[in-house]
Amino acid sequence: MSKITEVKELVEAGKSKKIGAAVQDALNAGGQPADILQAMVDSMSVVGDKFSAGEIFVPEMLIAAKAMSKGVDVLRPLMAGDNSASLGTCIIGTVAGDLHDIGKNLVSMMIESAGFTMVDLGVDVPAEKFVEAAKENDNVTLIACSGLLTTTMPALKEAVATIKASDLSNCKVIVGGAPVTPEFAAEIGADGYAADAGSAAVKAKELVK
Ligand code: B12
Repeated sequence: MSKITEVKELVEAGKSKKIGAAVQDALNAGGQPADILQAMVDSMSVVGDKFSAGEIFVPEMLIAAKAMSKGVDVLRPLMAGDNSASLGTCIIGTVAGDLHDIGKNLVSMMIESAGFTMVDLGVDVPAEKFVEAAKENDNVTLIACSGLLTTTMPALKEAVATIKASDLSNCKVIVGGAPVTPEFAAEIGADGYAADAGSAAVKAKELVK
């Protein structure tokens, strides 16, 4: 079995204690950080499909998520780009009612590597909290809101509406998450949308330039 396949299987099985060493082994065997990350993202899709099929339940999703986070910790230093040219501060968070943070954390890592200073509000973030954080921090040029559940899409809409109704005229809003489409992002008045962490970084740069 290839080292990357091993990483994929350990995430699916939620083996948090073994994953760090396995990711390191995959790197030592010449694996590219982006490929190892993609293998872990693919694992989470498998986990989601098994949950949909009733083969696993919330605790198994949670332990797989923990394993993925531990694997990402090993890759993080290798994924950081040249952030010497500051594009300002980006406030990021997962919207109210939503506890998913793996995607948000990857997006944060990639936007940071594109040259932003990140302020991460975590999960279950009420709309007003994004505005407060944007006012409390210096030079906020971007707010990034993540939503993973169809049931929290209204919270995403509320977050964008609250930000747009505040006096943060120089601040752009980018949204994303599995149920979000470019059409939905446009409909709720977001300035930008991206489907994954890599394109989120590209879009983030584009929005503030
Ligand atoms: C892990 C997981 C959990 C973990 C989360 C742990 C954590 N720390 O994040 C736990 C166990 C807590 C959980 C709970 C629940 N979950 Co869940 N979960 C998942 C799972 C398996 C993986 C999510 C993930 O991490 N994916 C990997 C990352 C890398 O992908 P991503 O999040 O999509 O992020 C990428 C893009 O979307 C985008 N992106 C994300 N955010 C942003 C933000 C911006 C600004 C941009 C530009 C882009 C962007 O870029 C990211 C990186 O490329 C998914 C299945 C799936 N296929 O997604 C279900 C899934 C999302 N969960 C689901 C459900 C139903 C639930 C629960 C309601 C289950 C329950 N009965 O309790 C609860 C809800 C809890 C809550 N209130 O939030 C459903 C949602 C269905 C729906 N359409 O709404 C899914 C799809 C599973 C399924 N197939 O049914 N879950």
